[in-house]
Amino acid sequence: MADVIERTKPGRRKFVSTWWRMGLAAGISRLIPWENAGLLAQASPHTERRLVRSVRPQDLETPVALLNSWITPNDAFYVRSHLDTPSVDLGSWSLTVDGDVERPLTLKMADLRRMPSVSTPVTLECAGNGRAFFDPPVAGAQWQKGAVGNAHWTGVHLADVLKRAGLKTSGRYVWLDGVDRPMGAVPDVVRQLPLGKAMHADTILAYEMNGEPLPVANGFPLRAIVPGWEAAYSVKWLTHVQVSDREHEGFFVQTAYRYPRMPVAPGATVEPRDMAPLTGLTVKSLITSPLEGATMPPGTIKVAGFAWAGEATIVRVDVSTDNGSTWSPATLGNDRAPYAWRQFQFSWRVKTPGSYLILTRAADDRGRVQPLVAQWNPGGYLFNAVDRVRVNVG
Ligand SMILES: Nc1nc2c(c(=O)[nH]1)N[C@H]1C(S)=C(S)[C@@H](COP(=O)(O)O)O[C@H]1N2
Ligand SMILES: [Mo]
Repeated sequence: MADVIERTKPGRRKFVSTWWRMGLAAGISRLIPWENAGLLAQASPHTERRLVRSVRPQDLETPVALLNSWITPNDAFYVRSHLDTPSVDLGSWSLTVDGDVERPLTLKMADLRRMPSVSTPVTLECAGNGRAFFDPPVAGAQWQKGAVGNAHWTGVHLADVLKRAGLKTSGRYVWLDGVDRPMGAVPDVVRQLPLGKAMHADTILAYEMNGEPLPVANGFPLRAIVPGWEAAYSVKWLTHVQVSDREHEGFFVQTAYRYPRMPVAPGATVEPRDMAPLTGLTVKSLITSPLEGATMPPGTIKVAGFAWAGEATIVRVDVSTDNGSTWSPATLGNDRAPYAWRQFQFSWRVKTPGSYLILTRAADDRGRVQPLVAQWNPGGYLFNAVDRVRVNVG
């Protein structure tokens, strides 16, 4: 089923074939339809700093070299979309809140901006980040390390919107739907939050990212930010919030973003009844310096990066430069917020020239520790093996 939603399969051959199919189906003149011309210009190879994993839908990965600041700039932030990016006209846009509520609402952006605002840094990570590293390979967007970023989000509490509409006691789920529409075999993206997470004070509807209106690709004019949970919950281009007494029946709730209830053998097929919805992110670290393949003289080398753990708190990051035989604690950075990644730094003194593997292993306040080998699963989700970077000293 992953095939249906994630059409970019492992390997370069398949990436090329995506282009080939697009060319065949659309004809070169229709490769850039008018409604997408602005978008693609934005993502043109001349100015685009991100790695283009897919053009339609638009999937852009942040190169690790651009993940070197606590806040990821908007033009470097990864993009993951299942469907064509809609361009929304703010004048005709509105947010509908209905379902099991006392007073269905239609809110314009001005209405939202008049409500009490909240601004908070949250790290978003795609559940499929690191999918490319699973063995055997898993079909889907072949994200390596950069389907993650940390931004300041400004908006309103989802709970305030729901309270304004007045929840009926029958409400158990909140369905989130955006403007994007089904494309080919890919169905509409509708996601659902259990009421508890929807009403949580930290769950927001954001209209700004790093102090600017949301970029089109990241959900303009409004998106959910569901902190600590895999980013598919953070629905973009939001237009409809529906409270319901039952589960949504769509593909993106019932089939996608599910994870085996118990560890499975790599390559195994798992019955749908043995799969449960993903929620929170796992514990993970990313080395942002030095970069893979870097060459440095012997001496003191600064190893740095970020660690995050979804709703949990990072308590420790350890570094190994001897293939995991010994580990030393890194220093954690001062920038911190509940759902934001935390910087780590380590001064590595190395005298002997050679080729070295730098490993980092994060631990959180729930006792979770990054494993040496990530648990394989059919969706290729939550890859979190200790991070590794090979460098040359000498
Ligand atoms: N409406 C809509 N919202 C969406 C998606 C989508 O395809 N449509 N993709 C989701 C997924 S899978 C991820 S990882 C995040 C990515 O957010 P970003 O593009 O701002 O990085 O948006 C989520 N919200
Ligand atoms: Mo995602």
